[in-house]
Amino acid sequence: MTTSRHHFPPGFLWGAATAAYQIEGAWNADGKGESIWDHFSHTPGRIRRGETGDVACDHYHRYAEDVDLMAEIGLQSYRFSIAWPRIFPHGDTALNQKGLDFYRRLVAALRERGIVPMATLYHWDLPQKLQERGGWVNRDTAMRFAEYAAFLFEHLGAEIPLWATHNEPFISAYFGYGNGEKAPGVRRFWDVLTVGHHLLLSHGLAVQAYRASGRRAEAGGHSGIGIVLMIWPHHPASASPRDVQANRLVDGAMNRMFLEALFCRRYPDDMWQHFRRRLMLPRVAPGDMELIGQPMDFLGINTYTRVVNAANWRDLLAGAQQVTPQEPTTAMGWEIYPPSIYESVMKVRSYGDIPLYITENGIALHDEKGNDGRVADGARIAYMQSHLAELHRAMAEGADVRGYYVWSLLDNFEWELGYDKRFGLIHVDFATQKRTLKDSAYWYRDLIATNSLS
Ligand code: GCO
Repeated sequence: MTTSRHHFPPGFLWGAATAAYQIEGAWNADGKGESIWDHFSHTPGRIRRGETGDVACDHYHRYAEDVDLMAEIGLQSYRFSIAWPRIFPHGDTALNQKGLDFYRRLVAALRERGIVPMATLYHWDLPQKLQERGGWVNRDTAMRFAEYAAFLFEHLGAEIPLWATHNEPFISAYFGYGNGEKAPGVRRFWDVLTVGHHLLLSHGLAVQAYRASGRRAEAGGHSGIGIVLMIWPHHPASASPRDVQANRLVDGAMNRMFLEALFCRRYPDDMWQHFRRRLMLPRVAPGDMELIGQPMDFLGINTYTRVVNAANWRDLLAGAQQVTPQEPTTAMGWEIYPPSIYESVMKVRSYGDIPLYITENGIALHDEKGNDGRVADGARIAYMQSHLAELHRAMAEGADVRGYYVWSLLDNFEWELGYDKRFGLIHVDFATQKRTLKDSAYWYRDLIATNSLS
């Protein structure tokens, strides 16, 4: 048997990712305001087993230990998100200094160990006060977001080289305001395009604020501002025109709406024609699309699997239904389909040649600690190995991918599903908060040390 090694380019950034509400805990500590996720998880019936992010991984208090563990793995970058209501508890510009200080300490600890920080400004935890004024249905929220972003560029811009405005605006819009499975739990499908538009508008305003702060991306380096999209490939269940059409619409809602707005400064015509009879079309003010589509420095791709779509006339939105994923699947029920990462990268690339980061990729398993204290997660290693080989293939074909972040650093709060979906390189015992590096963490350490995959 011949073994081949895939070498990654020098300077390729290896990291892991988290999000504030999923790990920080300390939900009301040191003056933090309530977020829509606090509110949602405190509402009975919203989260499985009634779990909440009140404590989560207690990262707010244990960040120093967590940064030490990152250094032990040899991580070169860490993607985290900033909880807006920790900074501005009321959604206005009244600062909670202690909230800002927390992120200063975190970023200082990262930099001391040479770990490059990538901060996401919005990973779904809107200040509840803004939700009470309509949340993302209200155009004004985009203006508040721009103020929040500008404040952070001013106060942390010198320490944080990489900024992502939003994480997966599709999920915020459709799951937050459409089917209500995620916070704020609103079920008003007709508003989702308006929500999506305001999220994108706020992205554009934040990019503008970043440029106004005088910061510039350095060519060839790891710096600048972008957005993180969920890009999963969509495949029709068959070649029948009905399946193909259903697939096109789902891909349109999840991927093309965002990619076309950001890269082509317009929403896809076919989606507008389709949605016009089903949803409210957003009010697009003059200049909005120019703001949304102004150049960014990078795009972040979150990719885990593919979706296979079949026609289903009962579905009012896209006339589509997701086909039961093929085995093998993950603890999320997602198909393990390694070419998904290749296809996601190639899809984005067809819109423009922009530096890319894989900002999330990983697998949920039911990891348990053995009697020997080890967490043997060979399936995670196999997942990462096969997906990284596919990523390497995309790069060999010319895709400008600058880094890869495993989702996730720690086992954490998987939103409405609670704590039993374990995505971490590090096992967390939620009763004791004890952290244990899984086998995959050691495997990743070796990969990072050689910058190559065997
Ligand atoms: C997402 C979010 C993460 C999730 C992860 C696993 O992609 O939904 O960015 O917060 O935890 O993707 O579902």
